[in-house]
Formats: sequence, structure tokens, C-alpha cells
Amino acid sequence: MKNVLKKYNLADFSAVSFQHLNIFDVRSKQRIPQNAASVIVIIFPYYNNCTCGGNISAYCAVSDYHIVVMEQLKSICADLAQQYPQHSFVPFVDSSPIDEVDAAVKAGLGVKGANSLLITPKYGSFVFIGEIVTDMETETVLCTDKGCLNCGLCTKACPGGALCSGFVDKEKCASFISQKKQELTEEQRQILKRAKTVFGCDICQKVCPHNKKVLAGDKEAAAGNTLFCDDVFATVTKENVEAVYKDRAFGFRGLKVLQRNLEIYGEAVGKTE
Ligand code: B12
Repeated sequence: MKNVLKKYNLADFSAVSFQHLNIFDVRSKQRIPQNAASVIVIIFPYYNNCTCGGNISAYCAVSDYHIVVMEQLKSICADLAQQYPQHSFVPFVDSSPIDEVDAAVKAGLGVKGANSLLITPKYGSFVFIGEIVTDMETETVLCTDKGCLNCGLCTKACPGGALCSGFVDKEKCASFISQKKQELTEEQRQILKRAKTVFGCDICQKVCPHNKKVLAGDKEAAAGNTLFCDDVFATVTKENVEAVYKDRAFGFRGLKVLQRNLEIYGEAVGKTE
């Protein structure tokens, strides 16, 4: 198993028993293989310095991870299936029945921060999480969460005051608000203005001391499967929004949500056009 995974030059991966995980009751639950025994959790770093000056969050400045990560996971699954034809290997990313932060922490890949995100030792929290669920018994670990420094900086900096001991009050989270299709309340518009973002929010990650090295451009943090951004599109404007929105992580929300956010962003930075 490890030999197959090694070929992919992954930043980090580990496995945990399926029985220990939090499973959400969502539609994708149907894809879990029968007799699921273990889950291989893989991280995909994505932070790039070129996203600093943009107006979207770093996870949207790279190609849509739902597609890129899923493609990699699918090819790993195909390799594993060839090696172990009697077993099933099913890939998931984000729209997953698995609580991915919880799975990664239990697999020993990092700790859960007060901002509710997985913080890895080398890549900080700027990582996507993907996983492969299998009916194969693999070598697994079960780690307990040692937690973050708990410095409180993310809680203080959150523009909506959405964080409370690792709990995210979604309706106050700028990331959630930027994704919301329904009409925003006046308070939510103000939170978006404070976050100064057209999509997503990285404030709780950017103030996190665990991300200091990564934010300083630590070269070691660019592993084999790191997703790099296209710095031309780290800034979304009225002019390029139609061209960029489809192949980014915000594509699924549609153009209207982005245009609304652009308008609010324009008000926040004093642009009227
Ligand atoms: C829904 C979702 C969101 C929602 C809600 C997030 C949330 N934490 O609830 C929104 C849209 C806000 C969101 C935003 C973001 N997300 Co998101 N999201 C998810 C998704 C699909 C499910 C997460 C989830 O529902 N977790 C379960 C809940 C129950 O966890 P929880 O909120 O931590 O709740 C626990 C505790 O808070 C506690 N609790 C519950 N209630 C209460 C009440 C009190 C008072 C207390 C004290 C405790 C407490 O018990 C709960 C169970 O353990 C995952 C993918 C996945 N399948 O896991 C990605 C995921 C977590 N997101 C991801 C990312 C990248 C982001 C953003 C950084 C994107 C951005 N830049 O804008 C932001 C970060 C915002 C933030 N600080 O959380 C990555 C995180 C990678 C990492 N390093 O951890 C994931 C793993 C996707 C992926 N495949 O990479 N996300």
C-alpha cells in the first residue's frame, strides 16, 4: 500500500480505522464501500505567496481543488485497485460524508485549531484534505488531538466574531457569508466588508502563529502535490469574473454570488465602478 502512495510524492498521508470517524448524514454517504475498514487521509498544501495581494482567499486562487484533488485521488485509487483487486477504494474530497478535519487529526496529520481547521506541522492550515475509504485492513493509527497554541488570535481577528473554542457560528463567518446564495442581512454585508474579500476568508489562518513559516514563503512547504496559484487571477474583477469563475472552487456558487460580493467589496475599498 505505502509503495503505491509513495509514487505520488504526497506532502503527507496516514490511515485511520473507519470505525473511529465522525460520519455526516449526507448524500455522498451512499458511496462509502460496504465493510469500510480504513481511511487513507492525504493532505494537499495550497498556500502561495502570490495570493497575498489578491481579493479572494488562497483556496480559490488555485485551480478548483474539488477537481484537481479528486483527479489525483482517482488515479491513486486505480493504482491501488490494480494492486489489490479484491478490495474497493473510494475517493472523497470536501463533499464527503467524513468529517475531514477530525479524520486528519485522528490519522496524526496535525491538530485542530481554535479556528476549527487542521493545522499541520509543515504546511500549517493551508492544506486541503482528501481521503480514500477502503474495505482493506491497513496499518492505521489513532491519535488524540493535542490542540493548537490556543493564543486566541484567530478568535480576536475574525471579522464576524464567528469563532468560539473551535466552534464556527456559520452565519457570522465571512467565508460562509461569501458563499451564501440567499439574501444577506445588513450585519452579514458589514462582515464581508470588514473581511474585504470577494470569496472565502483567510483571516483566521493569516493571523495564526502556526502559519508563520508558511506565510513567510518557507520553501520546504512546497511539496510534490502542492497546488500553485495562477497569480493573474488572484484578484477577481468585474472584467475577469466571467472568465475565472468556472474553474475555481467558487464556480459551484455561480456568477451572481460573485458579482454580489464584488459589489460589496467595491463599497468596502471605496470603488464605485
Ligand atoms: C461545511 C464546511 C464549511 C462551512 C462551515 C465550517 C464549519 N467549521 O462548520 C464554511 C462555509 C463556513 C467553511 C469555511 C471554510 N472552509 Co470548509 N468545510 C466544510 C466541510 C464541507 C464540512 C465541515 C463540517 O461541517 N464539520 C463538522 C462540524 C460539526 O465541525 P465543527 O464546526 O468544528 O464542530 C465541532 C466543534 O465546533 C464542536 N461544537 C459544535 N457546536 C459547538 C458549540 C460550542 C459552543 C462549542 C464550544 C463547540 C461546538 O463539535 C463539533 C463536532 O466536533 C469540510 C469538508 C468535510 N467533509 O469535512 C470543509 C473543510 C473543513 N473546509 C475547508 C476550508 C479550506 C475552509 C476555509 C478555510 C475556506 C476559506 N478560506 O474560506 C473556511 C474556513 C472557515 C473556518 N474557520 O472554519 C477545508 C479545511 C482544511 C483544513 N486545513 O482544515 C475542508 C476540510 C475541505 C477540504 N477537503 O479541504 N467550511
